[in-house]
Amino acid sequence: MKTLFVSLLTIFSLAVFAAKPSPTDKKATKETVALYRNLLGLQTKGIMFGHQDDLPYGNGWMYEEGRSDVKDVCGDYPAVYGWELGHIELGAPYSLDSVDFGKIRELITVAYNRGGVNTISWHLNNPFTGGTSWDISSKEVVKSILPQGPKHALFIEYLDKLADFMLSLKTDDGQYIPIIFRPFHEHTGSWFWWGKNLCTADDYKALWRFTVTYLRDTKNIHHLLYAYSTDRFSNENDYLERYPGDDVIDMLSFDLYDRGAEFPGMLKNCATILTKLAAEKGKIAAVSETGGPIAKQTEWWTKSILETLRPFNLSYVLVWRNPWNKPKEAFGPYKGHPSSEDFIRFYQDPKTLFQKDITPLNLYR
Ligand code: BMA
Repeated sequence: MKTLFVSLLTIFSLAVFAAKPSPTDKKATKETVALYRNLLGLQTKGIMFGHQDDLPYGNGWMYEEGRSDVKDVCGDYPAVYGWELGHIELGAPYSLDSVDFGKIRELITVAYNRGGVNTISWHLNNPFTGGTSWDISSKEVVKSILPQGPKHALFIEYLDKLADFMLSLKTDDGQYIPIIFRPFHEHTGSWFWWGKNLCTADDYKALWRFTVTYLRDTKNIHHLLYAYSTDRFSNENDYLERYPGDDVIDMLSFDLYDRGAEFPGMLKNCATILTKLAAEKGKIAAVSETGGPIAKQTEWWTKSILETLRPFNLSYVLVWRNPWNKPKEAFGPYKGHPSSEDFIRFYQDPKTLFQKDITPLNLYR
């Protein structure tokens, strides 16, 4: 009886051990595995705040060391930093948003050394037409870059350039900096060449699977967590229609911008579906992009975002960039903005997590 009990206990402990959550990349670096586990744990405690291109520029300024519009308003840096690599595939020195790639690399290191989380999006050009990400003049693009397609070799060149950049993200002592990589996003809409009406679900999934396999197994990149990121959706089937598989995705997320009165309800519905699916699959959940008319709704931070998302276990919510030259297009807070006081309340709420909350936790250990 006692032996039976001990064996059952052993089987149980092994099962618990085996069930320890791990990224899909079985060779993920130690720091990447730690980030994955810590993000899963942390999402039950609070929602990290993220901002796109927070450090290289903000409303009316560019390249001022240590500056951040978020910090200007609340005194602290965001916990999550979004970066954009569009045009890295062309071998260009700077991104489609005119940020020097060397600067992006440097600031990713700064964010990492502070204990922050880095996520990268990629508005890559259209390899079939030579146009931008937004060139939706052809429905052949995705098919053309898959193996055997006429543009496959060019796509490999794009991936090689992306891989070179990813492999250059190292600390001084040679450690790779973990990155949440979020390519081919907003594909439930049809404004990018990889969007819903521009390719079949099978081709979209094949594009994802090829990309992950190539970066992970051919280029030997093991510091990426892969994020699946839709635009708006209304039910589980809608969300998962183009999901490439649990074995290649680490984070479930969506982008949703405030386009009117229906926003909080839609955000709530999407967050409900997302967090349920993520919990079932044991994946990280996040709102990968949002933004609103903060100029008109000065309580957008607490009313539309915080109170809507408070019930959910989400890793982070990220707002889009504050272009230095287009004040009307700022999605983040900045000093002097009428929503600033509300952003401070958002910052002070225990549910939101900023740099000061996550640095002591060391998410990479
Ligand atoms: C979009 C806009 C563009 C930008 C692109 C990639 O949503 O902000 O101005 O070029 O993202 O960052």
